[in-house]
Amino acid sequence: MSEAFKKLAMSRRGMLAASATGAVAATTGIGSTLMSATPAKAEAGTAHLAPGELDDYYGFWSSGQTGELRILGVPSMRELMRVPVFNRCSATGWGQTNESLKILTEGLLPETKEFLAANGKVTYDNGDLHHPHMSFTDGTYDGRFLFMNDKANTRVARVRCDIMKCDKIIEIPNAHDIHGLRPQKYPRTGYVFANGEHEAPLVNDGKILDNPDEYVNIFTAIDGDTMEIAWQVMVSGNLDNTDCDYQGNYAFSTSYNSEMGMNLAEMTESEMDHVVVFDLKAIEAAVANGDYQELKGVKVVDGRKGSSLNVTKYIPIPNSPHGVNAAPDKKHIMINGKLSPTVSVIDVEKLPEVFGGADPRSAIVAEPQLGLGPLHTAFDNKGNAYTTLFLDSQVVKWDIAKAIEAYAGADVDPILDKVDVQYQPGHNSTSMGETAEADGKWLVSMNKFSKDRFLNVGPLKPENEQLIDISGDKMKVVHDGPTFAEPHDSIIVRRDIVNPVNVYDRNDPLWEDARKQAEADGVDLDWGHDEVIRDGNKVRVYLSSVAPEFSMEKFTVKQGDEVTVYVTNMDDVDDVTHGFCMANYGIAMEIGPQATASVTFVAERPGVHWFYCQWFCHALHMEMRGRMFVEPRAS
Ligand code: CUK
Ligand code: CUA
Repeated sequence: MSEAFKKLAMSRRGMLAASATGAVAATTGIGSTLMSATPAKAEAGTAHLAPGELDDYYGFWSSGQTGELRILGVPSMRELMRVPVFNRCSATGWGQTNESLKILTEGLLPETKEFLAANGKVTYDNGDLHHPHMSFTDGTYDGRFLFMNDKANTRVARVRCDIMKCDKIIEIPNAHDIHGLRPQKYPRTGYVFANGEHEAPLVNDGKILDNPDEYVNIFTAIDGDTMEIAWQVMVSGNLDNTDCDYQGNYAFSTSYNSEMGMNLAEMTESEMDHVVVFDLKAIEAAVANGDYQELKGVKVVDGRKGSSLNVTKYIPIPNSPHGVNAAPDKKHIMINGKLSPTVSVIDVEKLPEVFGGADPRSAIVAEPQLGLGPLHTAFDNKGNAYTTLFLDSQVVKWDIAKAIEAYAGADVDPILDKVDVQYQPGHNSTSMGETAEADGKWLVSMNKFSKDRFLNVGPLKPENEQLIDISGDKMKVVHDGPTFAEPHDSIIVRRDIVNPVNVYDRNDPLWEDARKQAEADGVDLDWGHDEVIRDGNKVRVYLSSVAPEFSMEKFTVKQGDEVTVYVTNMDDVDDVTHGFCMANYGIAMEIGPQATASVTFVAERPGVHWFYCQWFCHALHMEMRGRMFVEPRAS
């Protein structure tokens, strides 16, 4: 810990202990509008849905360090579902069932598996999920998949939208700590772009520490259909957020640390950082020509400053840019300034000239001053942009065309409106706003602090996600929504695009391994079954369930057996999920209608052990139980 850091830490603790909010605000910029903001009045009827009424939109929310994906209804902001991804889940058995463990382990690198084994684990227990985005076809959402990053452990995951379950997780080699993530918009996804945020020595084997020249950052393109890595590009400076154009030609990544600094002073030293522009066709050509090095089985193209390959351009942007957002006009890319009060607007039509040798800054066609701490920008269908101002605790609405005129010298003010939010907004999102079908109805401001907006629940407060009606000239805050740690980003998708099933298909690939094992054991999973198969000290128990009964009231194994219990839910009824919980064995899982799920454990505790259904399914749900008898080891 540096002396400067110690001092800062001590002075902040001192101030907070004295609960001098004003002093904190003055030194950190945090809470600058805490005291002045007036509570917004909800417009009756705007965001309120009567009981039984359905929302117009699905909201897909990240959850930061909780590691799951959440589904909300918009505009009601009701939380509809939690989808475990990088985390563990007590209710569904994610991280415990064989089916989920396969997904959580199969995409890990060999050295990661070794490292985890040395720590007594088979996979990571945590994740830091920032950016959930849906797959695209022709510039709009297509309802196939959701893709998301894990900043904590350098992974990318995919969720199937037909069943709203994660089906793939891969670890990204060579990169460190995946942050920004976006799917390709055109012609389809296609690529999923992922930024490694933290730079490290290219060969990170413990020989290099203080030699920043040998540190690199890695930009990755993943094939969204196969979840395999297509290629990587090595860049100068770190990588924060990313987005891509509507033509399928370019991707963009912000860099807050073009300096390659290792501490705060070094990282914020220069006046200008940059956005890296990736020429996708040029990268594909370099890969086809063999202009790459192979690292951990991945083709890595050199896109660093000074590389002879013309695959990247570095456009200077004022200090520490953060969010990148492509406008639905299919032409403009917003680079949000963070430490600079500006948003820099790139015109994608100017990029061919930049790659031809023109001044990279010639691609900038506007740079409006919007307020303090611009982080992310969302859009409506009328040519307006909505930018969160972290330090000002506001959302600012501005006119893109006017900003361009002003940059060209006209005396016009692009700012149309500002609204206070509570407090410190990070991401925002508008209904369909990151697609060509932006509809200008709703905006969600995702605020890092909720402070006085809810009942006090102790030192750890919820965050506050405010719903803003953007259909009129003035923005109106109509709803406060508390959320647990720590959604960064969300997307708001028209409900006709998302069509999940009600009941699983019996042939779903999720339990492919169970199906094969059952076949080998002569058990037909598609019929009610109750079989106990012994195979040395491995025992496979095939149970089925029809509310309110399991197919076996008891089964017997021997102490020390490795037991796998397969449960098939034979109910073909919407909403009848069963569970399987083995009491005092630490075992619980969800079995959806028509699904099969399995779990493996060592029966080391002798005696009678009740298993029961832990998802309420029937009037006789409590009676849905049975016994496992474990015969003691002969001693
Ligand atoms: S980042 Cu969190 S507020 Cu991870 Cu998208 Cu900008
Ligand atoms: Cu089956 Cu509760």
